[in-house]
Amino acid sequence: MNSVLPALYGSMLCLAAQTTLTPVILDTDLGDDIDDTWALAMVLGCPQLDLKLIVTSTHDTEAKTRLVAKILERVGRTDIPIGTGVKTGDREINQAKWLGNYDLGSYPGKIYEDGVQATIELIKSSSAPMTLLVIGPQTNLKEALLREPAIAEKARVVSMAGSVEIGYRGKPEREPEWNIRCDVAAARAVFAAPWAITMAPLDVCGTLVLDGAHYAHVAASDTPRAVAVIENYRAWKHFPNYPEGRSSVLFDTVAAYLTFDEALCEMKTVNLSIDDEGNTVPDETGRPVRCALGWKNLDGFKRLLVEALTGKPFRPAEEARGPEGDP
Ligand SMILES: [Ca+2]
Repeated sequence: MNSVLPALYGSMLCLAAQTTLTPVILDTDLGDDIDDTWALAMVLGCPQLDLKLIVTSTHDTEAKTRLVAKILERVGRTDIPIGTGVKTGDREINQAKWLGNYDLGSYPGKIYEDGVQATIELIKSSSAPMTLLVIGPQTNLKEALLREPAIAEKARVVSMAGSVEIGYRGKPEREPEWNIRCDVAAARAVFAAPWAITMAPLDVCGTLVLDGAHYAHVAASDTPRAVAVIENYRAWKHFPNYPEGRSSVLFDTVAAYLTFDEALCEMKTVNLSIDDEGNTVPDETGRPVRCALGWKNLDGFKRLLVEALTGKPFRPAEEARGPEGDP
């Protein structure tokens, strides 16, 4: 093989990779639970994804837009536009300590004051079907569907939402999950639209934490998105409630993974309906939802997450070994 061919082959591979990137809009209540910050950093580190827009949701969405902007500036990704979603309250965000008095005035990137309209326009103008990664209450999507129902023909939804058979902390019974319970009408509107829905319910993500060598690898990383995650986690209002050396439950990262792959999860299509309390109940007359109900390879997922956050290989054979040489 002459020296030109490997270079040509390499650029063809790059081209192939570029043409198969999944376009994603991230709709997030980042600033409440800290797992959204982990999920955002994960999305930024996944080469399969092309993050087109980040829209903030729930409570003080203006402060949340400032928080996203500071994170994007910190990790050098101000090329990604941010949209402010529907404001539902004034509650102070839980990462106010890290946000400080950060001012959008000097932010170099694009900010849309109407994040719902930005979502609609982006879906309409996209040549490829859009993936809506929704990891908060679904208030913005309800508003988008009201304004432009046709978006459901050009998009699919991947959400962290619901509880099919398992509740919080592995509790062996269904219970109302926060993102659904927070805005039941919105979740029902999203269920009623004719797009495909994939869900990461509590069944798969309700006990997911990084600890041991996995957490240590992220905490020791000097990759800007990993540094931003750990700084935010340590400044998070609820951080003092968690033991040192582990994450809180990283619900939203599983939905982020499901935007581009499902091989690590047990997947099943379940017909679901939503009751008045926000339970997602299996029901023959309900709408089909592709659900991740468990793990085929949890360790593989943790590895993928650590590598997306740090941008470096994770070698468990060396790093997971304890001081006594335990595997
Ligand atoms: Ca969330």
